[in-house]
Amino acid sequence: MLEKFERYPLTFGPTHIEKLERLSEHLGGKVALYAKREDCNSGLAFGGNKLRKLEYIIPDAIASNADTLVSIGGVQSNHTRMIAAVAAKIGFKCRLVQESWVPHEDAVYDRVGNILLSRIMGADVQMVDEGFDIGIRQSWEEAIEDVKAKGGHPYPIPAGASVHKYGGLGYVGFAEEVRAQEEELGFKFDYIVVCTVTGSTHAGMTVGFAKDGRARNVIGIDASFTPAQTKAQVLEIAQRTAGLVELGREITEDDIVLVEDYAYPVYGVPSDETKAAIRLCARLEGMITDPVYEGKSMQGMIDLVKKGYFPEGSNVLYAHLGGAPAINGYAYTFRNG
Ligand code: 5PA
Repeated sequence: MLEKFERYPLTFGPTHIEKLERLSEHLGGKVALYAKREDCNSGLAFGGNKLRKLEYIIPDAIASNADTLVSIGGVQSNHTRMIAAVAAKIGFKCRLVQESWVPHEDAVYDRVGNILLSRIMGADVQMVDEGFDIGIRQSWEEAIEDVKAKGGHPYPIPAGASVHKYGGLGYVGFAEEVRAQEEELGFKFDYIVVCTVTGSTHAGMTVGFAKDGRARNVIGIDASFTPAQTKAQVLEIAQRTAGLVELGREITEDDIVLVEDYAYPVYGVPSDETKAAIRLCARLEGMITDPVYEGKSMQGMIDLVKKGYFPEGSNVLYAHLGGAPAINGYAYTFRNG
């Protein structure tokens, strides 16, 4: 579906799919759980879902004669860490706006994990005291203008690279890759579980799996705690992306499944149930999920298995999108394990 688009390789290639044998057993053994390891997709600063998206955006950045990638996220944004890594790799400068999206007060929250890595990679990191919002931010627009005022040539990449015109393409590619891996495995996945916030991961998958009638088998687990805005953004990105790849049919609201039950108490703050899911997955599988994103989708998947949401015999694919560096900002939460 992506042949006509230029791709700048930032990842190792197809990501590994592994069976979560002990977690599946622990949850009763009626549903087989697998993980697709997007978190191990690259040697660039610990990798993650943003690289798949950026592979289809960077050719445009290079063609535009820009010299500075300008992006935005929360203080512990994985996305901004990935932008810093890619800027270093392609020889661009990097300007990052880090807003106070999370009401979290670990003493070293703004010093460790993602933001530490972005600073080491040479990004110009600017802290802005604004709360969570996945939309276009004034602080980001001002940063773009500031780069210009200082004689630079900015290439703007919005939060999570999501509402960028090519933001949905990478995860269309994910679906194509899964289809090829299914051929080798000899079975198809009945459900794909994905954490959803700014929306282009979910949107790309929806378009990619719509090709073989599985749009509604993509189960988005909201981690934004602003699900109406997130769902609207997923739909908008999916519609634009479907047009770009000439899917041949419209994407409608009915194609988007977003489960809203696990984002509490708020974006970026793990509930007791999220923490329990992080520990369970770590202790049964040695697989690390983070308190902001993947811990919430892991909690959601575990709870949906327990509730019988997936019929007996289902094969469920958990998309592990990365994000582990942020856990360093939650050292107090996990001080006793
Ligand atoms: C993020 C996003 P989308 O934003 O494409 O919906 O992806 C959600 C998601 N898992 C899931 C991980 C590990 C993520 O980092 N992160 C954002 C960031 O700033 O890091 C864009 C919000």
